[in-house]
Amino acid sequence: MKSLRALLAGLALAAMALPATFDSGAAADYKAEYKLSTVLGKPFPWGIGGDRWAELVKEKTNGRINVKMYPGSSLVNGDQTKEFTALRQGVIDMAVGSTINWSPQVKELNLFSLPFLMPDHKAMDALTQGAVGKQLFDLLGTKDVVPLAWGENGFREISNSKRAISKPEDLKGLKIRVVGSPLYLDTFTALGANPTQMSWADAQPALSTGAVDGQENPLAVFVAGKLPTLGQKHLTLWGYVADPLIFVVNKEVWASWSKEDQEAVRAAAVQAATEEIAISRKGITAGDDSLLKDIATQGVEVVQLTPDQQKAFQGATKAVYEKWAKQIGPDLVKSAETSIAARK
Ligand code: X2X
Repeated sequence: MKSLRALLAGLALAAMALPATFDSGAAADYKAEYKLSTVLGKPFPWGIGGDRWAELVKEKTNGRINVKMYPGSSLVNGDQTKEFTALRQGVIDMAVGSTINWSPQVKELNLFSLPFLMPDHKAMDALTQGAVGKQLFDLLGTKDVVPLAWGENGFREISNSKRAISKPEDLKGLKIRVVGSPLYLDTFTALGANPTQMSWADAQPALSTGAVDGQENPLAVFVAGKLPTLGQKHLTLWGYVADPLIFVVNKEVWASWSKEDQEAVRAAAVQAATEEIAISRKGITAGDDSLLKDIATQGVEVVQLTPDQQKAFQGATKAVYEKWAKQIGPDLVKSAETSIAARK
């Protein structure tokens, strides 16, 4: 009798202990630190966004998930085109990555690099926040990552040290540093330039020594990267492509977290991404052009293409668009064009 009572008491205790074990027990498999990869750190909007995500995760999980940001693609020795593979393999736990840098592995992400597909920020939003964004997230979900939110690097404007660019012929013979997707080699070759592919880490010394004449990056990167001090005195606003950022977590890491913590990480990503997009667009719109003014005071000659001038660049890259639309997937490209045409 006595032993039965003891047994029952023991069982009751065990039952009481169980839910508690489930609540906090997950933390037992949690890593002491989760590595978050970005190409750019602070004070670039991208780095501010990554840092903010880490901060919000800590806050919303009451410190159960501790994220440390590794900017400069340092987890892949600066080679940003290897980031997605490292993420899949679990060498990287989380990332805020550019569609350009992941497009060598996920060809559909080249969509955003189709020259002159997106005329404005609303077009970009129509893609990332609509059916296309969902389709791309579903696709990424089959590739060992859990995508959570879209951020933004931005519209990539062209700069160089040699001359003002207002028509395709002005690009002739200019050595332009481009990022990791072969689409960029095609685009700049079609424009008569001499493109060369290199990482962001290598781009800065190449610009400063004059090994290359120019580059293309969003205005926030142009300013935070102090490109005018690297000889980049001619800037043309042509809005030919824009790269969104994607907040993701490695799938196994995601599965190791409790439901509650997963939702906290997701909410943190959505909030950090919303804030990051606002920062990346600051000062470059008609209503607030403070960043453009700031650039002009740094001795940079800024050319804003007229719609007709822009059409000349669009015409010169049309064959590249058509070639790559096939590789990306005609249905996806069609759906993107339809979403953009219907944007509000
Ligand atoms: O390398 C670049 O140009 C950058 C920083 O914009 C990207 O990572 C796509």
